[in-house]
Amino acid sequence: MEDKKEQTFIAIKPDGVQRGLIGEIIKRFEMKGFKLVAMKMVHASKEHLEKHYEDLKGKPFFPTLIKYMSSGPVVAMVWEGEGVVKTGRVMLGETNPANSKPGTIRGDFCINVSKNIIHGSDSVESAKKEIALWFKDEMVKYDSCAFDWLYQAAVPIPTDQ
Ligand code: DAT
Ligand code: MG
Repeated sequence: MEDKKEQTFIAIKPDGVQRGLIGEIIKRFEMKGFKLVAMKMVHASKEHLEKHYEDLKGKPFFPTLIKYMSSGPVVAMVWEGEGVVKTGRVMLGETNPANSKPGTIRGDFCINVSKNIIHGSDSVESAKKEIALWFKDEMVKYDSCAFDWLYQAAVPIPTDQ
């Protein structure tokens, strides 16, 4: 059974913040039906970002990536819902915006891989690691009134209508 409480770490990168895309990006996740369970603006340190991107340490673009990500505030968020990690990646588009389809966030709002405006966890495991790195006991607990409308089997239409 799918986990309706699956969580992913999404971050609007410094270029997304500067270009006024915060609302548009949040809107897409919200309208899809995912639930926002944590959000904050952070101007992350180089050390923090090196930890976040530790898997890419050997890549030639690593220093540029860290400089870019630490160049201004980011909007760090945790979104929850069935399949949110995989669907979140689909909503983001490909790493390189040039390969991202229109309708995706990177496909619609950016051009170059070094300024691709948004981060999203690539697996449930990395989501857990990233959420633990960015948020310490800052997750809120609440029931969404839309939950049943998103997940519950449809109620049959009465025959007298
Ligand atoms: P993603 O962000 O889609 O998960 P990734 O984890 O492979 O992609 O890389 C992290 C970020 O590093 C990516 O969003 C942008 C940057 N990056 C990746 N490949 C790059 C490249 N070839 N040149 C410049 N920056 C790159
Ligand atoms: Mg990645």
